[in-house]
Amino acid sequence: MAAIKSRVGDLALFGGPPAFGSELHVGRPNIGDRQALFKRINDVLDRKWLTNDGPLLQEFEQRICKLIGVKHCVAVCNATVGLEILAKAVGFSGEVILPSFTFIATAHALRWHGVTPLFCDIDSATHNIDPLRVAEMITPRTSGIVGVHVWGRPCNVDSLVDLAQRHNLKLIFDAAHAFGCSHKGRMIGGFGNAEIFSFHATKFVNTFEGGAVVTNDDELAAKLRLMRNFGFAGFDIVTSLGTNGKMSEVSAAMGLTSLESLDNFVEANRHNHHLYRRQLANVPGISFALYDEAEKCNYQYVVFEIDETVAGVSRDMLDDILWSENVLVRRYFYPGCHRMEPYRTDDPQTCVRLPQTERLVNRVLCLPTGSAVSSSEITAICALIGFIVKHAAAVKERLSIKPVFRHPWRT
Ligand code: T4K
Repeated sequence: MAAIKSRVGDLALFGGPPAFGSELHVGRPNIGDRQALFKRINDVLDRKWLTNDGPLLQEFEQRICKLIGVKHCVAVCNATVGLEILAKAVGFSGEVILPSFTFIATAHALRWHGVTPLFCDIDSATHNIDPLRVAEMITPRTSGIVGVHVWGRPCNVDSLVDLAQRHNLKLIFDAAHAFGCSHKGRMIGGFGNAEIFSFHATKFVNTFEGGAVVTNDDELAAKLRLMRNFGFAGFDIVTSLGTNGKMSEVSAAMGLTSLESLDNFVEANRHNHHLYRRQLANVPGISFALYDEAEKCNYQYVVFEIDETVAGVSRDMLDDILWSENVLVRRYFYPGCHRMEPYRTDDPQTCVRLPQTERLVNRVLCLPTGSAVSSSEITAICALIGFIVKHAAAVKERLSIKPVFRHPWRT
């Protein structure tokens, strides 16, 4: 049972007990059927084939191809390494245009490969890269575009494909959030030259750590497979530069088990998303990132924007208060890649041409969801948010005289 707040002084930040006795996380992993997982892991141990293109890895890749409707799936140890391999395999060079409103891995993978990431602004309605801004940034140095389907909501794919074709650019999508989602009736995964999924523990389908590059391009897939395995084309034959990007059998075992529960995970996320929306519908200043429910959605991120001028509290105040109550909301993707190193030092002026990104990173908050969060916990979180907004003036006044509590993880 969550502790009820009836006075502002009851908030944990001002000395009351935290609403929740234990921490509620945004990225609590979905576990799935443990017995099925243990059975698969036992089989792995019996076979004594632990990694390097094992049978579970192959089965996992085939399952994804079938689910997404793509020709090739190259499973990798995580999406970041997948992006690095893909950047090399598609031949990115010079400059590549991508949004700053993404996880830092999208930019790092390019920079790691020696390419300059050029940060582009987003469409404030979708949180995704704005093709109009992309068009303005293309120069002879541009070799490609990386779209990111933020929160699993598809980019403006048609416009990006059109731009890439007209300027002869490579186009890839960071679909780390978008596994199981569709766009115009087609599954995400089949667009551009290739797309990449993340199966990190915090994703709704997970392989502990893991990811996959998916593509319909035979030649690209063959390159990716070589690069994932040091460039080995046979026992003693290395035909290209490569790295170790392989996914282990235990990860594939988790992935296959996770896939078996995919519908249940989506249903839990969908239920949570709607419950949050219903219960916060009358809280002023809060607006949710909505999904196009005519398409397939995974609902894995419950995200809202808070408008301080209406709600009376800022995103950061709400964030601090919720953390002190053991609700570990996240400010993804604050402060934007362009304000993180090494990009901030590269060009301290980037912020000037990213007004929508700058605005969004200060307004957005992700809420705990997934199969680990119960309806009663969501109801209590919503009541807490409603209480904070209702008493915004008093909360603000007390915050102005009391230094803000910082959770030990956040100092
Ligand atoms: N592109 C995009 C657009 C991405 O969002 C990501 C990753 C990537 C590329 C790269 O994919 P990978 O290389 O990771 O496959 C988390 C995830 O680590 C990261 O995978 C994800 N995006 C990002 C959006 O979220 P952090 O820094 O927030 O992780 P962390 O450790 O703070 O965990 C988040 C919450 O989940 C915490 O409250 C704790 C909880 N948690 C986490 C783990 C690992 C658990 O309860 N159990 C766990 O096992 O990045």
